[in-house]
Amino acid sequence: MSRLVIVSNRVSLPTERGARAGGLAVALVDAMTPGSVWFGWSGKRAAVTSEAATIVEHGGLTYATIDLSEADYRRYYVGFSNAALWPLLHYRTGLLDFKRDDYEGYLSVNETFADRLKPLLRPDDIIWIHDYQLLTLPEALRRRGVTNRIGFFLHIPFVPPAVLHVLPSAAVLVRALAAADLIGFQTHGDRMNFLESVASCMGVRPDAHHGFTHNDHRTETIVAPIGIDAEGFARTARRAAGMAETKRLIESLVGRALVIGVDRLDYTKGLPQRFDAFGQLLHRYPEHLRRISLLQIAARSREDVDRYQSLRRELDRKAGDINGAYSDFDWTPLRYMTRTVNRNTIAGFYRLARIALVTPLRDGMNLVAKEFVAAQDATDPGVLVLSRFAGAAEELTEALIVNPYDADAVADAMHTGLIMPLEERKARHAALLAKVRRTTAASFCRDFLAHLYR
Ligand code: ADQ
Repeated sequence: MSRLVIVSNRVSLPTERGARAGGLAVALVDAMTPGSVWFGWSGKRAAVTSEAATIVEHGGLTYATIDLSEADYRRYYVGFSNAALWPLLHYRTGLLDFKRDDYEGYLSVNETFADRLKPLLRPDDIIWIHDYQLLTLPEALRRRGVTNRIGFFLHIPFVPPAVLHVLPSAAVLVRALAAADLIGFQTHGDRMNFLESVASCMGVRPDAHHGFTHNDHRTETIVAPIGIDAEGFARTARRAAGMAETKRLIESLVGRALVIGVDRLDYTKGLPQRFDAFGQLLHRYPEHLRRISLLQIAARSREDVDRYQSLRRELDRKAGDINGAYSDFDWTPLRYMTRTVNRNTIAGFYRLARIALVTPLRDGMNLVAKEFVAAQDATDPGVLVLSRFAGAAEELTEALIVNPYDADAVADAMHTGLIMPLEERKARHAALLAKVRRTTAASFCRDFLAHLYR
């Protein structure tokens, strides 16, 4: 049996403590069968970028990591990955901060990844590369003579050519990515956008199987929506009912309905718009005043990118405005916290919630939507309010689907959720749960690897 070599920007070492926000780390745990290798950045910045990977063996797995120099970190990670590709691939061309120097840093770190990975490879290894930080790695490996099967999965959306071409050098990235044998996307829409971009950047049309051939190399594409360990998460949520934190939250609510939001603090998650919608709910449906509480947990992330700091200030101001306008001496409508909360604790909070607000402006999938569904008590489930721009909306059609830019529509959906009869809540939840159980983290890995091992 071939070894699986997973490559991602960041490797979570088993020795690292504490909960980490972020979908990738959570989903990949299931792909790592004994004997697998996980290669990537250690998360550490050093005086110089490592000359060779540091190897740690743990629990039958091999972790191979490199440190990055401060300059590489700034140009590759903070600069091109997070200030150019991230906004672009979330359709936020207005936030695109392109610098030629960052772009060159990105290409160069992808080359470094290829250099440090190559000596670790065996001829029959299967390589699975993850996400937008490593778009040019497939070609960098091929140029070094690597002929192994290479798969690539994009966790975030892909944009149509008209948006893609806003980024200078976009065609270089598309061509380099096409050196993979298999490219996976979260939704049909993302794959279609990619294939149109291939046509526009490389002049190659897809065949009937959504693949294409260029210079005698065939690239296949698949749609493989990512999921969670639904059974495991449901167990965690049930167990969390007895935890001290859950009890404290229940006591603090004094019988009020809980509305919950859980996100990384990121401008793609639509948090300012969500706060506006909550303000509209309180303004237009005064029957909910003093009867509900919104708990927004927003884990700080990427604080080195300027845009994230201004987002924080904007949210502080909006939260202050809402609480200033509506609070009573014994009621705070909006509780807003910006730290990471343990996943077990969050599971218990989801189960308590009457409504979850998952309203990103654009999201590859959004695992919070699936976690919320899995965590519910099927005899008295909460209601999911879901943005049509989350990848999850392609599957989770029984949620209350909203346009997150329309504060009034989101307020209406919250109201609908709050007054929804038990029978309708149960029917919607049963349909959603069946879907969340069908496409799990394990089935995602199985599907992708079944295509790649062929
Ligand atoms: P993310 O943008 O990080 O992931 P998401 O899919 O919602 O978004 O995953 C976040 C994970 O982190 C969830 O497991 C959630 O429970 C956890 N998390 C979020 N906020 C947290 C907080 N405040 N405290 C603690 N934990 C928190 C990227 C893409 C997504 C895609 C995933 C997986 O942007 O679209 O679904 O990868 O492919």
